[in-house]
Amino acid sequence: MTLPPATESALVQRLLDAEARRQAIPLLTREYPGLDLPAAYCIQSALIARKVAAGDRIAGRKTGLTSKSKQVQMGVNEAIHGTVLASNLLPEPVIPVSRFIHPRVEPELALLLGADLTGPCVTPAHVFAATRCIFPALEVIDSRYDNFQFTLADVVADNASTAGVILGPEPVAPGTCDLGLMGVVLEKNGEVVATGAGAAVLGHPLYAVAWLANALLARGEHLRAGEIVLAGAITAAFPVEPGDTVTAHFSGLGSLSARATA
Ligand code: OOG
Ligand code: MG
Repeated sequence: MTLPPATESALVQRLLDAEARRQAIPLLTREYPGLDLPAAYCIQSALIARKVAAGDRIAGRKTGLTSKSKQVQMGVNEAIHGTVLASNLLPEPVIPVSRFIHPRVEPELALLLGADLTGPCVTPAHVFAATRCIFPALEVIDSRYDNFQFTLADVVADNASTAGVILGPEPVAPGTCDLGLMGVVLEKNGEVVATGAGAAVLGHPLYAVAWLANALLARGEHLRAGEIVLAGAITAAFPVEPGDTVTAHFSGLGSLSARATA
């Protein structure tokens, strides 16, 4: 479906207002049940363009809903992608909860690209060759929808719930560790809440990024040198409240802790 430009920009405004006012809104698909994925990606692109026009900058990309744990948690069965803006990069391992609506945290691997990756035939080997280094990361997601529930089209329009990215302090060179076999242990307030391995995301993090590069072609876009790419949450996401501490341990990559504040 193609939304009339005025409708598209009204829906973008709704999402921007929800984020700015920290007030969740009803699903766009409740009013527009015919909203499909291509139209939802158009809303996402228009939303990013509005933020860039207001002074933000594209810092990278992300895959979303690439692991079974996430798909089961959110009740969907397909991977999506979103855009990471400079304003999403949290400068410190601190999650300022009041800046969000109902934030959740999830452990991810983040790749810093040293070369462009343009679909349609990007393979994991191409991703490996284009990767400058790999960071352990925590992504803060925040749905702009009521009760953190959505359909695939709704979450795509909402830029895949992108809210914050915390990168670990010490990246490693590609090849230093086996990203598929990499064990991940997620703790909240000192208790293990989830465990996983890199292969949780579409079979391998490098494959997840190859999928992303190829998927971007449909939008006439590609991954660029200098961008950070989140390969997708390896476990389910966990809500955080002020006072919580979340720690992710990645075998061979070190640990990363973030503290939630008011
Ligand atoms: C959508 C974003 C999912 C991931 O890594 O799977 C995501 C959501 O769960 O709200 O970032
Ligand atoms: Mg994520």
